[in-house]
Amino acid sequence: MQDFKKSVVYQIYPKSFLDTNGDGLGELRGVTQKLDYLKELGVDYIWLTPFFVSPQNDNGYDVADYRTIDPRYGTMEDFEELAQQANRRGIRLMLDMVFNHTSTEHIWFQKALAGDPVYQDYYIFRPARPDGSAPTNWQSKFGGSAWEYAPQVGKYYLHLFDKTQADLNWENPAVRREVQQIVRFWMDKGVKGFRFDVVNLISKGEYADDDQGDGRRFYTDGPRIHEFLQELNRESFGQDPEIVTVGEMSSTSMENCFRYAGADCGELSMVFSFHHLKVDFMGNEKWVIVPADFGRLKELLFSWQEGMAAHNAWNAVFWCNHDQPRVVSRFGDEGEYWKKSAKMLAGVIHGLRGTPYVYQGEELGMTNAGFTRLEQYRDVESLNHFQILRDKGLSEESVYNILKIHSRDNSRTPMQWTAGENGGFTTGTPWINVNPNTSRINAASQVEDPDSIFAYYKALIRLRKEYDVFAYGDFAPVDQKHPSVLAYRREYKGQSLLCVNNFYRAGCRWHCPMLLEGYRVLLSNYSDSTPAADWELRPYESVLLIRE
Ligand code: TEU
Repeated sequence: MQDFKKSVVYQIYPKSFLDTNGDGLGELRGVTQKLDYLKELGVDYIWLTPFFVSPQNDNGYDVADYRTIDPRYGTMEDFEELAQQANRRGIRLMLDMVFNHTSTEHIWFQKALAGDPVYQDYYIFRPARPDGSAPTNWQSKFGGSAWEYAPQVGKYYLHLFDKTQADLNWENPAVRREVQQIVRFWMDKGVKGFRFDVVNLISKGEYADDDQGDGRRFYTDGPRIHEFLQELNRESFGQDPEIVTVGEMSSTSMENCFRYAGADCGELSMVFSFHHLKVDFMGNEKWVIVPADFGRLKELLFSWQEGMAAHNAWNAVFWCNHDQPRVVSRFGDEGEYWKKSAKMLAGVIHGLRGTPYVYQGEELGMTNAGFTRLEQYRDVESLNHFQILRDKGLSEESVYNILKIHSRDNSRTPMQWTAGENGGFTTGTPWINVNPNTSRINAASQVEDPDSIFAYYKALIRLRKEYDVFAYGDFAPVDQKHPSVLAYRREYKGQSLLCVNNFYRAGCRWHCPMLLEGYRVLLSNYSDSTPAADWELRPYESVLLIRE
């Protein structure tokens, strides 16, 4: 049975992975074509973002049919071929289940609009206030009100995301049964992993005005969330001990994650939490550019590591996904120290206690989009906020400068396979522009290069399998207050792993607070790292040391 603690998950955004039919969109056949590349990297699972029937307002996170492959991505036969070919290579599939909401084009919502009371109770319809305004002052995470008026019904419906993504009513047992049946449908197809999208938002509390914020305190980690997850576990994926599950937990608390991912809680295998990826936000506001707070980053990363370990709960550990900017652009260096910083950032994550997730292109050091014009952006969240910021009076240039850093499109530009046209992603016109730096950053130039970022990720993934301390070790911060070094220690049955990272471009002299006797360099992004009690750490120097 696959041990998810020794495993690494590779996230694929199929739309931007590989186009094999020249329509400018990636599809499932493209994933199948690149399985040997993924096998070479050494990953154990591939998480596929949604490829089900969808109008694509949110690139598939607006599902209109959970059991049918959207023709843009191929056919069920293509999926079954992918599953079979992946299985032959020891790679398992993790599907992305979006159950907080459906597309407003889903037949359930269409029946609700047509007046069917059974399906109106599948969603969250509420009457307008006496003055005709929305039922509460809650705000959508994509900007604007979280309520949209449906004249066919004469009520508002709730949408925590885009207005084309209507929230499901999980209080309705019929909705929960539908969800269970959908999971079982994909289990019957041999799927051994599920990612549940914003699953900690499914239980809503009271529908009241929020005089303290945007309403998230009424539905985040809601009143029945643990009951709902335990029921879903019991009635579907929990019936197969081989299945691995991960919950995306938006704005969650650590205390709830102790239960979501607690080994004996009967909910999920692990969780994504995002607090460490808000250290360059102003509070929860991502659309204001502030310098990253390194001290806060370490405080969050380390407290979650220690807290989850103390409660026998498991983390997904990651920097990147399809919603986040590229980490080498965000926390590393795109210039002189591009390779060193990309490898350092990888070392930080892959030594942690948790299952590492690698987002497509992260293993190549792919950077933010490199767009020069607002017209190049595609993401509904970015386009909604573009209009909100313009309505606030910001110039197009100011809006561009914000999107350039925080837009989700930064991670959605096509995979850079070659230095050739469109980076080898498509022979057609790509749905979103390929980063011009594909001439320099691409798989073809790295797979055979022992000094490449690809080779470094491959080594880290291999080490997790070779040394049990990566998977089963405890966690302890080292010198947490240091202004530029991120260091920690893992211990397991006589194996001791020390991970030391200079997080910055400036070299620094670091007084190691622990004895280095018996340790040897396991992996470093410099060929000649020489650990010492008073250690001259070079720009972005990252060293993993082992004592056994
Ligand atoms: O993301 C949840 C979410 O909160 C994202 O909006 C993300 O945190 C934010 O955009 C960061 O700025 C999930 C999916 O990963 C995302 O792609 C979907 O758009 C969203 O849910 C709705 O399904």
